Amino acid sequence: MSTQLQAAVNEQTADFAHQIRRDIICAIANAGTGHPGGALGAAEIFAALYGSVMNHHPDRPDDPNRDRFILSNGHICAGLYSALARTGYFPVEQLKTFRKINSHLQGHPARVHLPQCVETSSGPLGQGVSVANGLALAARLNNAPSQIFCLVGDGEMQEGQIWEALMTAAHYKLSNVTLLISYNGLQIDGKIDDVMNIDPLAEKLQSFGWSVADIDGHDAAAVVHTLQGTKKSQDARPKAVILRTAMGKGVPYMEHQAAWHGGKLSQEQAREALDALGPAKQYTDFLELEVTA
Ligand SMILES: Cc1ncc(C[n+]2csc(CCOP(=O)(O)OP(=O)(O)O)c2C)c(N)n1
Repeated sequence: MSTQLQAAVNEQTADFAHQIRRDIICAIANAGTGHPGGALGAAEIFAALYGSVMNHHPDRPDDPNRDRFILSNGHICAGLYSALARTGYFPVEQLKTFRKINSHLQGHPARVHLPQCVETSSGPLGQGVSVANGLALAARLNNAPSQIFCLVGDGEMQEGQIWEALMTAAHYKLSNVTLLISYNGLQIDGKIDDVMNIDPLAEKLQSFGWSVADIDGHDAAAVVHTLQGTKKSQDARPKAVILRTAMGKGVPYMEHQAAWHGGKLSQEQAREALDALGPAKQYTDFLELEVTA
């Protein structure tokens, strides 16, 4: 990719992340409740994956060669739904139905509702890496070039099943798996360090047989560059990327506050958040008008 094109991709990723943040606020305010903190922190990850890194086609979900994404920390699905809508998997209008009765956009992703773009239902933490391993083995058996990306939270890394799956991926040399860890230092009950320390995370992952990168999760260019790199890498090991993120990124009253892991969002709070984020840049931002108390 030329330097000029790469710069355009990086800028587009940053703009996409900005819109994802605006959509998260609108969707959660419309619903009255949700999980804004982790979702806002993962906006660059969703933007990079769906905007440029992944080989995916909304009009051809059955393509056996496409890449796959598993949102293991399903509670932050407001961000995923925005990325899916903005790339054409369903109408953006549907974001207004987030968490409503009979909506396809439930508070945790349900494959039964979105079979064209949700690989597996999630919500119970700790299961995503195991699913990613299964998809990676299947791709290998089918000689498919698919790359499997799996996002987890840092609090989620406390789940035992994750570590079994880490061993499995290394044992079977699943080089087509990339694990993305949104490391914001917080979880539902407070600081990771106070609840159950997961560090030294990079060293633990390396000792389990994974290659590890550790980057700023809000530097769109770094996120794109690193994920492009894991796709192209000839390393036989599975790849882990620790992304340093901020809970509530972009909304000052939410940033670094575990209380914003999940909860209610009033109309006033939503307006304040949208003002702080700044106006839409890339997409039509009609959702703003739909915010209700
Ligand atoms: C197996 C399981 N245990 C507990 C929960 C409840 N729970 C939901 S989110 C969460 C905290 C996760 O922390 P983290 O992954 O850091 O997410 P963040 O707060 O950063 O969004 C917990 C304990 C769950 N969903 N699944």
